[in-house]
Amino acid sequence: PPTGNPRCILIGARVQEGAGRLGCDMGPSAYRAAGLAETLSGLGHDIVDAGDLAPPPPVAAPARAHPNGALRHLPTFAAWTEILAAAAFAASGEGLPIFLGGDHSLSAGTLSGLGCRAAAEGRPLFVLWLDAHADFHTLATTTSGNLHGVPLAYATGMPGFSGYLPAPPAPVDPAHVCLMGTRSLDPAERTAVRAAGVLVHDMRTIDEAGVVAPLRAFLGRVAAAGGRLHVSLDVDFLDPGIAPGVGTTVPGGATFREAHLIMEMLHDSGLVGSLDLVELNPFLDERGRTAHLMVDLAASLMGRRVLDRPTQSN
Ligand code: Z70
Ligand code: MN
Ligand code: MN
Ligand code: MN
Repeated sequence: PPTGNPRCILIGARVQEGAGRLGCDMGPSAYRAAGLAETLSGLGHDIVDAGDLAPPPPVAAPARAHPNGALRHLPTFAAWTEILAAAAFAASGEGLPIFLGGDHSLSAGTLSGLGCRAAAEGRPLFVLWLDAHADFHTLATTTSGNLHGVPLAYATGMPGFSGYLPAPPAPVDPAHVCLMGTRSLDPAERTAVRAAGVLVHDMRTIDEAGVVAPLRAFLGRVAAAGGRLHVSLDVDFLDPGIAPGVGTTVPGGATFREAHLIMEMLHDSGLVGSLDLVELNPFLDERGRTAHLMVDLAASLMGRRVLDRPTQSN
């Protein structure tokens, strides 16, 4: 069922506290400089740039200490999560929000708000997580203490967050989550994704099966359930050779062609209701090439194509 031509709402979130190094706060500016709004308008979309969300005020002292001493910026993460959940709930009622990160910790908030939107619509929320990592740590299991490693566990209602963050009111069913491109899992995450029943298409699966069959199967499930689909695109899903502007490069990432094909299939499915573009670190980029690539991928997701082709069911 094609979604027609939804209004796109660009929402910048200058979140950088979740990553191990500074610079992701410049992501929204880099997407604007790379022409995101103009590119999507050129495809015939109605684009609203809502600007950047007001960041939470600096937190003077930790609201409450956590026994995991590695954790960094937990109160700031909690504050951003509330801000982003409210923004995601509101914007998803008015169009197709594109969240311009910012590090991946922001998805704790976007998924929390989108879960509420899906519940209000009486539809299940599905999540396609395009990332080298699973981001499935809890506050207790992370050893790096970098909170961009926890958003998916938070959003799926895994234990270990209560007392530090409000529980997501409508957590995502872990069985409705599909990871693609995974190639760096910490031991605790490997155990946790298995136990939770998250679908993991790691890089070996992509090497063996390609992207088409696994993605088509997942999109078929979303369509059959009448679901709303959220796509969370981490720059490090892509191979560092084409996307150097990220703090956590992992060799062996998705190619230019694989990534574009995924975006084209997502467009053709008509199922995508929201998108995160996360982990871009413009300080580490080379003359904007990663920002430009992310903009081009967003364009493919929003309907840029070489040739029209007969309608095909995904
Ligand atoms: C590792 C950790 C991570 C993103 C890196 C890496 C987490 N599992 N997430 N880049 N987006 O530190 O917890
Ligand atoms: Mn990530
Ligand atoms: Mn990652
Ligand atoms: Mn189900």
